[in-house]
Amino acid sequence: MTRNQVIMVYPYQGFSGTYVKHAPLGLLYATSEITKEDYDVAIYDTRVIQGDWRPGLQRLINDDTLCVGVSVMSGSPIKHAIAISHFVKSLNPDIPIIWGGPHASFYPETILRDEWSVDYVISGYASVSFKDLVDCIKTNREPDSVNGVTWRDRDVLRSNPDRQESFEYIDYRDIPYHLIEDYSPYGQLDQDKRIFSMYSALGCPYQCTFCSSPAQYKPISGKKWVTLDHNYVVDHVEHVVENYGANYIYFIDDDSFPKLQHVEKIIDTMKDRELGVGLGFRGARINEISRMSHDFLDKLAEGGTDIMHIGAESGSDRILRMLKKNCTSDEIIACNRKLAKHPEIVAAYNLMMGLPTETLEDLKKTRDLMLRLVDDNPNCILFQPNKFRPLPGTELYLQAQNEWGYEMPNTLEEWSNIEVEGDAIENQWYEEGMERFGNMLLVTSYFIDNKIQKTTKGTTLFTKLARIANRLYAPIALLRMQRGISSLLIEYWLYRRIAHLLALFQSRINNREAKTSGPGLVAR
Ligand code: B12
Ligand code: SF4
Repeated sequence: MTRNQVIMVYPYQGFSGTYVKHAPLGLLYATSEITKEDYDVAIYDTRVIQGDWRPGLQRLINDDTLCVGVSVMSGSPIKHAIAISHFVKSLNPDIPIIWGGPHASFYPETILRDEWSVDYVISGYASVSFKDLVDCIKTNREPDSVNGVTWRDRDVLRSNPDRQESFEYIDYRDIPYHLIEDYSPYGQLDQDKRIFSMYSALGCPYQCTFCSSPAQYKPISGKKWVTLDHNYVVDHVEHVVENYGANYIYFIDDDSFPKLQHVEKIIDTMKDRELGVGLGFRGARINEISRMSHDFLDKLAEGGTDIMHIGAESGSDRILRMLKKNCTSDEIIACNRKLAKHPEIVAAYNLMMGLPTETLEDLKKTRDLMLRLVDDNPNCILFQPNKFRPLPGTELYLQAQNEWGYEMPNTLEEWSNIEVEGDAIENQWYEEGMERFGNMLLVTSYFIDNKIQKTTKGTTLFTKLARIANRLYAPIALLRMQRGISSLLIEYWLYRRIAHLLALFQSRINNREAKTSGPGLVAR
């Protein structure tokens, strides 16, 4: 009998995965080609299963199961991806398991070297290569000619390099949205938005020295940032509104605003078609906001925009130059003041700490910037500053390696133990006091902007508790940050424990019963 069923599984997504659960677009994209063929595809998203995820997966697996795919992000999601893979193998050791997704793209060899239950790893854009690989598995062929695949050939690891030189473009009509029967559990904790993520532009034209995008887009020939036609984008919006009840569109572009007319045209077209949905933008830069007029911002707000994620990164001009952010801290402050005049749009800032050569003085400038941003624009949100971790292929990775002998984690276990959002900040280039100060910034940043109050309504036990904690701790957080008091930081210890537990039990914190509204919250 030829087996025909392909099961795609989405694991838990770490701490932020407890409050942000967007539909697993990676799985929909990866299966866009096989669904055109005679395969029977099922999507199993463990994040939206109440309680134990195993029985449901077990019910799906049967004699017709050809293979199981798992999407993997770096950090704690790896642990869950391993648990899923072990469970599948315990049911039937002959079912091939394929990993794909952001972590799989970066470290295919480590995965296969260290994890017996994984049979194939796909790097990079996967819609075509996944179909080619599934065809090979079905017909019992080696995947010698499949782009970007690494696999175990008896005891030897074999690897085909990822040679794709163009962005992956998938027509929205080919995204197999129908594979997900019920979109109601997706969204953000305590909000009633039916969020659909999509691209309006592909790639990024900038060269920030900490970011993996410039390395990722290096092989792409031609322009590194291309827009999708505004009519096409709005057709896509219309499609998810009409067929799946979307009421909020979250643009997951690396950067949506290198050309302001691009977004302007989308908003005008949506208005012409009377598509009243909320909008969120994940990619905006300070040098772009500097170019936005008040009329432009009014138009964004009238078009339904309620959040814009902005890479502020640091309060130190020296660090901003090193990061190639094309802006100064004064410009960040000026942009924030401009945005304060448009309270419908939440300015949500990304920040970083612990960069090579960053001093405690630099970090204190970031602290000053954070306080100023909240003071000037009470409506803004600060994401907890990301602890810098050198990513392969980036300029700063080379510097960390050459000047400080930095070695990135080399085993799958090390990668899985990294709690991307909560690890103690430590690196060989830190000067005295950095670590403690950074941990203080990390924990207090959750409270100084009152974001818990702004983004939740307290309709679940979890958000009720979070709001009480916010009320009690916010004044202490502010005092700690203003005075730079980083001693006796027991709240950091507590935060780590809570974050860890939430990441473990996130399936129990579901959006389904939470029905209120607030701005969209996704860290980078
Ligand atoms: C939404 C999102 C989240 C959500 C979770 C996902 C969700 N659906 O709810 C939340 C908010 C929880 C989240 C959290 C974080 N995220 Co995030 N997130 C994203 C975002 C914006 C969109 C993901 C998406 O849908 N992409 C669109 C799909 C089509 O792309 P894709 O997933 O890569 O899928 C393609 C391939 O990877 C592959 N593929 C994917 N899955 C599979 C499975 C199989 C079997 C196969 C064969 C192929 C395959 O095929 C697809 C088509 O080519 C991306 C940025 C982006 N634009 O991708 C960042 C991104 C994935 N996140 C990233 C980061 C760094 C984080 C955070 C650390 C936050 C932060 N501080 O920056 C945390 C970490 C969480 C953790 N590890 O514990 C990085 C990746 C890091 C990494 N190496 O894993 C990204 C790429 C952003 C970036 N450039 O820095 N994130
Ligand atoms: S940080 Fe943003 S703007 Fe900078 S290179 Fe990366 S994706 Fe582009």
